[in-house]
This record gives sequence, C-alpha cells and structure tokens, in this order.
Amino acid sequence: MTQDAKVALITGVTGQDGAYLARLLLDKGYIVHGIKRRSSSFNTGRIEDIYQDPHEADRRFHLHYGDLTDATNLIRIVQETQPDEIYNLAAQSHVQVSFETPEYTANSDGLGTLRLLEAIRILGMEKKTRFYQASTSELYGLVQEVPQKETTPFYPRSPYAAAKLYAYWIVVNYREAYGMHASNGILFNHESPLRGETFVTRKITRAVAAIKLGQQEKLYLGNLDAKRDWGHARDYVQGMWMMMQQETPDDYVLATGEATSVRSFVDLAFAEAGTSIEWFGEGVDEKGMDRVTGEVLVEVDPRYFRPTEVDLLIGDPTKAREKLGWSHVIGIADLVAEMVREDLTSQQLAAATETAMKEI
Ligand code: NDP
Ligand code: GDR
Repeated sequence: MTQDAKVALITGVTGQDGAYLARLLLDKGYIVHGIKRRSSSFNTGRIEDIYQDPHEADRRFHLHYGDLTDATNLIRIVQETQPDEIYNLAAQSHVQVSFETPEYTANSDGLGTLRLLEAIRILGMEKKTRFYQASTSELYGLVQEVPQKETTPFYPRSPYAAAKLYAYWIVVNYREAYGMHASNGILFNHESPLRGETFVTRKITRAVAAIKLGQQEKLYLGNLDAKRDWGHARDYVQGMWMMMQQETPDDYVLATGEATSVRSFVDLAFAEAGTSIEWFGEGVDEKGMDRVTGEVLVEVDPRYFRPTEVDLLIGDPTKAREKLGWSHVIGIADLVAEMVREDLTSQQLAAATETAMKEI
C-alpha cells in the first residue's frame, strides 16, 4: 500500500484542530500518528470516526500515549514514527486557565515545543522532518497595531501567551541555528462544533441550544466587549498543511480580517435559534433579554473577567493569501449557524436518549 506515503505526527490529536487536521492528512493519503494523553475517561471523542483498530490491516492512523512534559517519551515516539512532518498542536490552550496553572502552561506550551525540536535534533532528523508550531494571535495581546500582521510587535497578556511567545521564538531560533524547516502559524481564533466547551463561542452555542430546549435558564458570561477574529477550524488546518508544503519555512498569520464582539456573537447565536436579544444596563449589570418574552437570558458574571484582557484581535492574512494561496472560506454567519445547529441536534438527541432510558 502506502510505501511512498508521507508520515505525519500530530501532537494534540484529540483536540479540535488535531481532529480536523488528522482527517485532512488521511484524506491526502498520509500515514498519521497522533499523541494522546492518558486520561481516566475517554478523551478520543473527536477522533472516533477515524479511529482504526490496532488489529486492522493497512492501518494509516495510529495513536501513541505521550505528553509534552515528557522528553524521553517524545524522543522515542519521533524515533519510532520517523515523521516527515510534525504538527505541534498540543497545549494547555485555555487563556483563563493559564492564570490558574501558569507553571504547567509554561512547561507544556513553552518547554514542550523545545523538547520536540530537541528530539528532532538529537535524532539527527533536522533535514528530514518539517515542523509546524501552533502559534497564536494571543502573542499580540495589548493592541499595538490594527489589523495585526507578521511584523506587528508582540505584547503577551497571559501566562499562556508568554509561554507561546517562548515557543514562537525557539522555533525561529532552531530554524536559523540548525537550518530546520520549522514554521509558525500565527492563527487567530478558529472555532467549530468540535470546539472545547469552555471557550466562549461553544459556551454560547451550547447554552443557546440548552435554553431553547428548556434545559438551562441563563447564560453567564464575562467581558462582552472583547472582539475576536473568528474563523472555522476546517479552513485553518488547511493553512497549516500549506505552510509545511512550502520550499522554505516561514511564519504566517491566518485570519479572516473581520472582528466580532462577544455580544454580537451572542446575538447571532440566539438569532440562529429564532430568538432576538435586546441589551440593557451597563458594565457588570448589563443583561440580554428575549425581545419578545422579556425574559433575561444573558447576565455578566465577573468571575469570567481575566486579570489582564486582550480587547481586540483582528488579523491581516495578506501574506498567507499571496504566498500560500490560502484564504478562509467559512465566514462568521455560517460558522455560528453550524455550531448552533450541531449543538441543538446533539442536545436533542441526548434528551431523547435520557427520556428513553427512563422509560425502560
Ligand atoms: P484544544 O484545547 O482543543 O486541544 C489541545 C490538545 O492538546 C488536546 O489534544 C489536549 O489533550 C492536548 N494536550 C494538552 N496538554 C498536553 C500535554 N501536556 N501533552 C500532550 N498533549 C496535551 O486546542 P485547539 O485544537 O483549539 O488548538 C490547537 C493548538 O493551537 C493549541 O496549541 C492552541 O494553543 C493553538 N491555537 C488555537 C487557536 C484556536 O482558536 N483554536 C488559535 C491559535 C492557536 P486532551 O484532549 O487530553 O486535553
Ligand atoms: P481566547 O478564547 O482567550 O481568545 O483564546 P476564549 O473563547 O476563551 O475567549 C474569547 C474572549 O471572550 C471573552 N469572554 C469569555 N471567554 C470565556 N472562555 N468564557 C466566558 O464566559 C467569557 N465571557 C467573555 C474572553 O474574556 C475573551 O476576551 C483562544 C484559545 O483557543 C487560545 O488557545 C488561542 O491561542 C486563542 O483563542 C487565539
């Protein structure tokens, strides 16, 4: 079968982007190895449909236990899998959580990247293995320039962003020092129905579905004024792959070029479910009510405020468009519609199953 197939290793394969990227690479004929963490409960829900039983012949999707905090484990996996391309997507990726777990976040997101680069070097694979680093628009942090592009100065505003800043620069350094094909994708927020439930977009679409189905009364949120450049993960993993196919490594912004506030995202999500929201009050007292029934559906809870906030992220993807031929396909309206639709369907299904179980 796959004698000449390219081999990819994805860290963070059980996450949102890992799941989309694994599918994309399998569709392109790659042999895909993914690193998953040991967990006391299943953490492979997002990759269930591409999972292949170890007993299957001609298997192209393989999972390995591993962790970015464990150097010897990473060296062994890289040695065993001999990847042509490594996509380093694993991270403690929640900005607010990074204020609670700053040292762990630095270890996995910052030093974890170094460990993988060192694994490549220790094994003498600098000329064989290309490296993609999941860098982030959070590097821009405190607004220095709008829209943000590859040359915009960084100003990280969280332990997560500071850890990712180290990772960004160690990738640049290994590229320059050892001639490695290592690239940073500076990706602006990208979402999907597979988005983690505690990121704001998914928290909103899940709550809209639950409120619609009578399973939840209210949605509590933090800063409604924050603006993000939200795209769809499916488009962004395509850009990651494109970076790895370039003759020379480089750093690229992937973004839509359009920013939306958290408040407007709420409006769009409720509208998708047929509810129009009217806002009243100010600051922590601001509320969103159903324009028809007058019922308050959204409230601000300061517990979700961050010690230091990133107010506005809006990216300029010109370089990616000109050099990679990449641009986003799915806009904010379609993204919100897909997320709300999927959450309504899955929660309806869960409710029906629960009822059926009670009737047995
Ligand atoms: P997710 O949080 O959905 O996935 C993170 C993945 O990393 C999960 O598979 C998780 O495993 C794994 N992981 C976490 N810690 C470790 C560790 N110590 N060792 C090994 N694996 C670990 O993130 P996304 O898919 O959304 O993002 C992918 C990458 O892109 C991340 O690095 C993120 O920081 C970055 N990024 C994301 C953006 C976005 O908008 N989505 C934008 C810019 C950058 P488990 O499933 O067990 O928790
Ligand atoms: P972000 O995503 O911090 O941009 O990081 P998140 O969805 O967590 O926050 C976006 C904005 O919404 C505001 N917000 C809330 N956020 C959460 N999570 N929960 C709330 O209740 C809430 N209310 C308001 C936040 O303050 C923030 O301004 C994501 C992650 O995927 C990172 O890994 C990635 O690097 C960046 O995107 C680009």
